Amino acid sequence: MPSCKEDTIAAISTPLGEGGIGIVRLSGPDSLALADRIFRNKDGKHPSRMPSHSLHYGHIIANGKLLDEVLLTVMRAPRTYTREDIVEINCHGGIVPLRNVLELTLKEGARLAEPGEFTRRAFLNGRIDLAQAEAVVETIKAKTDLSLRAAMSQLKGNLSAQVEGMKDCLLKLIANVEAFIDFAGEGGGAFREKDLSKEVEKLRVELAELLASAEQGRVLREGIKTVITGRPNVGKSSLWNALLGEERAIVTALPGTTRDALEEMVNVRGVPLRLVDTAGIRRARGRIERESVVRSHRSLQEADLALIVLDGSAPLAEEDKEIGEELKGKETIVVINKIDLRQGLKTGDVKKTWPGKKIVRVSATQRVGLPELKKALADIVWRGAVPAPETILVTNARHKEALAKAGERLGEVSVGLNRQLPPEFIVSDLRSALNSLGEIGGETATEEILDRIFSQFCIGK
Ligand SMILES: Nc1nc2c(ncn2[C@@H]2O[C@H](COP(=O)(O)OP(=O)(O)OP(=O)(O)O)[C@@H](O)[C@H]2O)c(=O)[nH]1
Ligand SMILES: [Mg+2]
Repeated sequence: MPSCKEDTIAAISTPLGEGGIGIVRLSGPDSLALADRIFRNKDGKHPSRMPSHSLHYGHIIANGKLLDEVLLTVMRAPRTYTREDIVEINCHGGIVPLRNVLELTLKEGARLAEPGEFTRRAFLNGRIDLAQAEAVVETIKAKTDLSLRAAMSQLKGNLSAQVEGMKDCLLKLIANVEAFIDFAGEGGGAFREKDLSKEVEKLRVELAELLASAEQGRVLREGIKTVITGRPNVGKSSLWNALLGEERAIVTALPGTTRDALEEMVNVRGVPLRLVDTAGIRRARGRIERESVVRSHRSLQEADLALIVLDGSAPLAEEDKEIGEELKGKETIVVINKIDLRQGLKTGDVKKTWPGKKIVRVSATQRVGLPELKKALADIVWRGAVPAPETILVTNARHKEALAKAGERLGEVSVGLNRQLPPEFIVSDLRSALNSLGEIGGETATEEILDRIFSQFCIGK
């Protein structure tokens, strides 16, 4: 593992822009001494003399000039976010003084922090493991209450704890097999394949269960790509607007209004949806329209879920049926729109074209039936049961990959045991599995992986 840099870093840790307060954060061995040089208060006490975890009113002074009125927090290592000495300067004067204070700390010898460098130090100094560091990003980026709670659970170390348990188990198995290898010549310790097999199977089941929750994790992280499709003028854009609760997409009485797909994130009963409005599907005339329709087909192919919108005031059209063909095998909800008008659509025809699919009746413009549609969406995504966030342990693609690799290696251990391969082979596969699991917490993560992870952070975190 790379050693921690010894310099002192500084950054603005609050979002840039107009705000009541902004925080300049310093971390590193020189934080307190640096604060001594720029902070003045009434009783003349220097930050390096202040008790840990205390807050002080005063001023930041540069060349005898007042930069800002501040509250300064002193936190000494090791009970801090980075496990280093931290000073946080709460600036009150707005964005210009905030920048001036940051520049002053840089002039006084601090280095501007890279994105995620505070959290990287927390990791390098052993306060959190890599999975927890990643949970910090996921907490910041969480799009729904559910994803936030899942990220918080990871931040608390729930995934890490389970992975640690599996690693301990693997280490014991490795030790046993190695002992057998070492003493085999001396007739000591029997190589108990049956016991080993049983333990390996247990681990494989545990891994499989973790991986099973990864799909829900992906939903939380990326959102479900939900494409609104249908022939022109059935009310796709109106429905998109209604689900978003705002008038973003252009709606007109002319068929062929939507040309370019619009995508927006929306939180439906805790499910993050990437809701896509597409151009109506029909045999297109002009070149632009043809291109729009090509894109609609493409969006549909990439969709996790399709909402096929039908015009309730008209009979089922040939074009509707063609889209029905295209949707075969795709997770679909049939939305009969315009139920405020006199109905001309036969339910029997709909059921024949989309057998077994959930049918919901709405009026996008009158905002009728939307709660039912939202419930149908949530039901289809969670299969009826909204998962408890504590059970969604794997929300991260990297973790999923590492778990899958460990599972594969253990699969090879099983095969090897069945074929009675020499114990040396068994140990080597057990070690690979252990290594893969180690990537999750970060012990076996390369510098390159660390760079990739921490570059997703914002500066100041
Ligand atoms: N009465 C009624 N009219 C609706 C309803 N939903 C949409 N409309 C009308 O139907 C027309 C077409 O609506 P859009 O939302 O633009 O339809 P679209 O499917 O996006 O159309 P394209 O983008 O052209 O494919 C507009 O005049 C809407 O006001 C509804 O629930 N009831
Ligand atoms: Mg439209």
